[in-house]
Amino acid sequence: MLKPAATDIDALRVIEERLRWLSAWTIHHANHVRDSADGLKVGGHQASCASMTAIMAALYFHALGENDRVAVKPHAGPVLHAIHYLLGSQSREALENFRGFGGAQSYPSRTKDAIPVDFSTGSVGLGVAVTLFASLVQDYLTAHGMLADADRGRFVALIGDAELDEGNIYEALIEGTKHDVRNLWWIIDYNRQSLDATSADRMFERFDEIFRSCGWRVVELRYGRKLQAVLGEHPTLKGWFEALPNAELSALHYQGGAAWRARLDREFAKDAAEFLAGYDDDALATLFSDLGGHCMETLVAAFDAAQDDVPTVFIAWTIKGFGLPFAGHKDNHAGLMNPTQMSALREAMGVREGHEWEPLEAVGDNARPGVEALLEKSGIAREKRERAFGSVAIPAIPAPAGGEQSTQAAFGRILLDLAKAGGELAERIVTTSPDVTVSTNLGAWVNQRGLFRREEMTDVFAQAKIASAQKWGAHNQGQHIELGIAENNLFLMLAAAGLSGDLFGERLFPIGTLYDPFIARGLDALNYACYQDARFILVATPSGITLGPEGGAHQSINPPLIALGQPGLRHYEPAFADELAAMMEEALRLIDDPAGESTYLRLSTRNIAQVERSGDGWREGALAGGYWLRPPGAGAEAAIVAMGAVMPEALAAWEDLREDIPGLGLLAVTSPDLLHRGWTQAQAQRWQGERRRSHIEKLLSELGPNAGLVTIADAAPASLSWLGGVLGQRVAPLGVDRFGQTGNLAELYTAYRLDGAAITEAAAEILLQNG
Ligand SMILES: Cc1ncc(C[n+]2csc(CCOP(=O)(O)OP(=O)(O)O)c2C)c(N)n1
Ligand SMILES: [Mg+2]
Repeated sequence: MLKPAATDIDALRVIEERLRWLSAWTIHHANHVRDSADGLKVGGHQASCASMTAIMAALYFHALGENDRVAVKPHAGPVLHAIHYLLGSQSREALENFRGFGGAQSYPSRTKDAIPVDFSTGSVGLGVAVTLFASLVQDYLTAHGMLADADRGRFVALIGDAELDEGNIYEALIEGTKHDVRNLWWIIDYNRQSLDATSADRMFERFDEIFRSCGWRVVELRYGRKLQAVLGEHPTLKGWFEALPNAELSALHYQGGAAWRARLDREFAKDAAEFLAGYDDDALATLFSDLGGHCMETLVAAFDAAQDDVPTVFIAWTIKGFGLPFAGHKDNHAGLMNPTQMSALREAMGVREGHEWEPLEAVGDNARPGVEALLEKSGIAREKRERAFGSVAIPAIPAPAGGEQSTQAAFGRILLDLAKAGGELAERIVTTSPDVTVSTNLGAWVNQRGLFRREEMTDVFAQAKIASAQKWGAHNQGQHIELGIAENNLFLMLAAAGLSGDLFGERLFPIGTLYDPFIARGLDALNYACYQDARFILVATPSGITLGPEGGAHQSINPPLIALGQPGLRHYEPAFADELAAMMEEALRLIDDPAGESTYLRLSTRNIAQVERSGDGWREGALAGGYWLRPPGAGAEAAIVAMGAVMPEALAAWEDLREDIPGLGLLAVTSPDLLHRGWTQAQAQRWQGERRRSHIEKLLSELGPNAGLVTIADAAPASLSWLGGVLGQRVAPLGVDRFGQTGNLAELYTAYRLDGAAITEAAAEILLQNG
């Protein structure tokens, strides 16, 4: 690490001004200069950017090394773009098109921005926590011999103080403490303002305690050098300043020097006179604005002093909108400078009209060499890293043997077989679960592969020879990361591990398990994992009212609908073990394929008789979303369309009805998600000149034009009822649209109309309509 010479501090200050100007100008340009096609406000956050420009200048142009990765506070995105613009890795065109179609994104985006973005942010709290899991993945890779020490880095989160209200941060903090996580810097932009207001004073200093009790080093950067020195000489003034409530402090920052003077005069009367005489109004405002997060020496010294691997939180005091006319104003979050204010800022910053986009505009001849040297030697990655795919061969995954099986048990068996067989894929699988490892059938895999811990932990029960099916040694070669019960952490862990190819150049195959209903608990983290194009397999089991005696809200209803609306995540719902084996092979392949995606496998604990197959003609259809388990006769009037665990009811009903309904077919749907996507894509392509029919159109056109469909799934009926829209066939949808309850399977299937009788009634309904 190069220690900065004294002149570097000056150069960093110049860079800070450049970032403050360029971020404000980029937002201003999008709102006030660029032609508006629709007359809508474009938006952007000038105040949130100005709050962090010093922190980001010190970080990016002094502290960061080439292996370090950063999650940037979402609304400071324009500062990140400005940094890359100064480095020459962001184009003026992209900035001119900020928040426009194809332009620089509002919030940093891994997939959509042209600059290297380490983590996509936007939903506050998630970017913070994902850095912790990325650090854990780094330790995992190192322990497994996949990452050299020289390639290790630090994970930095730039955090808005109101982000600290997001509970997922503390869930991550707790998990990180359990895993002795390290190499983290969380830098809080402590401007004491959120979107709506100034922050509540009652949390003041509590954050320190929370972090300290989790073993973090807390570095508070409250004052800049000058203010620190002045307050050091005036203890009474210091006491008064420190007792100012957030709202009053912000108001004074907004009102400026005259208000500080009047206020001090009122508080201290003649005792303040001598002090006040030493400052004009501007100097007074400047003095009280010298908070730690705006003072380059303070920031640089703090970063330099935290070079070990202890996780560190920096609480950097700042002013929201620092240096802008609405600094400190409680309503400044989405505030935009008007053209007059912007011109005044331009002049104050020495930027010539017409030269607003010049990277080093207003940098004087004396300062220029220092600034250029800093830009030159910056260690941060300028180019997007090439994504590495296709590095690992995926072997064929055979179906587990057994006449009766549940898909959940088959999942456990498949992983056990992979663990025993070994090979590169098995070495690169990492499993994780929020305290449901055993109950989602991962236990046998963990017995083989062990829990991951950097420090070995003995299995006390095994040592004491107490009988247990789970023999879980924990060591640094373990391949299961056991999490506490926090589903957000599961998805953040999957996001981090699913980005390991991108972040570290080493592909992992992450498989996470949880109960299907609890997907909802971590939905936003799942959405962000997909948005970043992290690749993983999510195994959700048990699911549906098929869970029987567990009852109530343990019985998931709507996850297939969630999956239907979730980009980047493919839903598969197998009925049989051989389908599951094919899907797991496909899901593993998709992880390592540039055009791939993540996969959600919705499984069940229901033991069902496996079907006899002749050949593997079903396989392609099963992977495409559905296949005829019982093909329809030509011009058939009806078909049963079934998904997952209710397949035995569908098969039995098909046997019962096939004599009465000639040509009756049974369509096994394995992915409503894929069928729907294929359908809409084919429609779009037909208008682009490509004559193509989708898989579901082909399947359903084997029926007669007026055929009816009885759809059935242990899920919300809308998961399949839309199939009627494909060719205009009528639908009688069966499924679950009320909360579940306890009971045995027969009772529940009858009560919720998932049984043979319901299928018969539904078939009669559509056939009567036909007549
Ligand atoms: C999960 C989530 N909820 C709400 C928002 C809308 N939002 C964006 S910024 C913000 C306030 C952020 O305040 P702070 O973190 O202190 O950042 P500052 O702008 O003050 O630096 C809110 C509520 C969001 N982006 N994400
Ligand atoms: Mg804030």
